[in-house]
Amino acid sequence: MNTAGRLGLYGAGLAAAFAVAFGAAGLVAPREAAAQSAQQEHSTPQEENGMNGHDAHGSAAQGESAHGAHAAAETTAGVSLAAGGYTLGPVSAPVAVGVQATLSFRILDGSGAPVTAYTPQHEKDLHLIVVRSDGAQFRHVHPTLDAGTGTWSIPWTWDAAGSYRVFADFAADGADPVTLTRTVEVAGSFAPVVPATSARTSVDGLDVAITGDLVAGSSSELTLTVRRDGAPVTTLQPYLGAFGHLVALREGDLAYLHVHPEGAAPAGADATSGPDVRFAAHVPTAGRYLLYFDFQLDGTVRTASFVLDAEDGAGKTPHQH
Ligand SMILES: [Cu+2]
Repeated sequence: MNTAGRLGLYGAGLAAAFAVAFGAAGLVAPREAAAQSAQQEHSTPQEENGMNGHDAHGSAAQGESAHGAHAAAETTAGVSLAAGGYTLGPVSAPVAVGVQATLSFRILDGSGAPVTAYTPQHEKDLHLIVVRSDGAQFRHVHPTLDAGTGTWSIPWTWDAAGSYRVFADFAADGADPVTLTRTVEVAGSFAPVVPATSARTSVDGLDVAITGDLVAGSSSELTLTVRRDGAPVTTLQPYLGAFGHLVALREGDLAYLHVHPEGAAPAGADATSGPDVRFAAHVPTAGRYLLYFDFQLDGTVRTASFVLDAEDGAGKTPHQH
């Protein structure tokens, strides 16, 4: 696959969950639009899922011309346990809160054989996102692969009961990136949280704010700003090749948004940035979205959570990257 195609796939698939720091937003954007155009020409969810990360890149001109007309009909990644020829096998995990055990699973190929060779994305072979169905209890971790059996595992303890979605984001060797998901139930008393809109939060004494408006069918610029005691934090460190990663999920089905970083990638491991980190988020539909900003400061990775409402994009100028 050529380079432009590869980048296009990030736009269509992997970047849905993980901010890409290749400094190639100009390439990603039109390809993503093409992918959406391709999705809009299909009517069934299967077909649309199949397009996520799969040769969904047509000509940029095609994508731009058709884009915006049926934005509300498009689907996003991360809503199926099978996509792109790969299947997320059953997830083994502790069944109750507080039990220390292992979370493990395998990725299976089209013949049912476990996948043991991967192409790293954002410095990792596989990214694991675990989030409760109400958007609480978010984790973004990197399990270990047993290359002999294809089993991914990580020590695991649930902090709270409920119904969880596990997302595996990866690219099998020689294949396109996909995001697969399964549900895991955790026994115990469950008090669901009703996500209320929130554009400001505090984590470990740091104040983190998100600004920008989400508009359905458009690429919306979001800016994350980190402050400590009112002062801008300018020493954000690279984490997985970027100055921050934004995972965005749609409330209701926990589908992934398309999120791309804006601005330059870190110049090196010692590079620092801040207080602003910018992303372009592609919101498919109006409604509520859950956003999780992972960033590193003083050697520690933290997650700041937000809830934003997207407005209906009908009649608005579509897609300004
Ligand atoms: Cu990751």
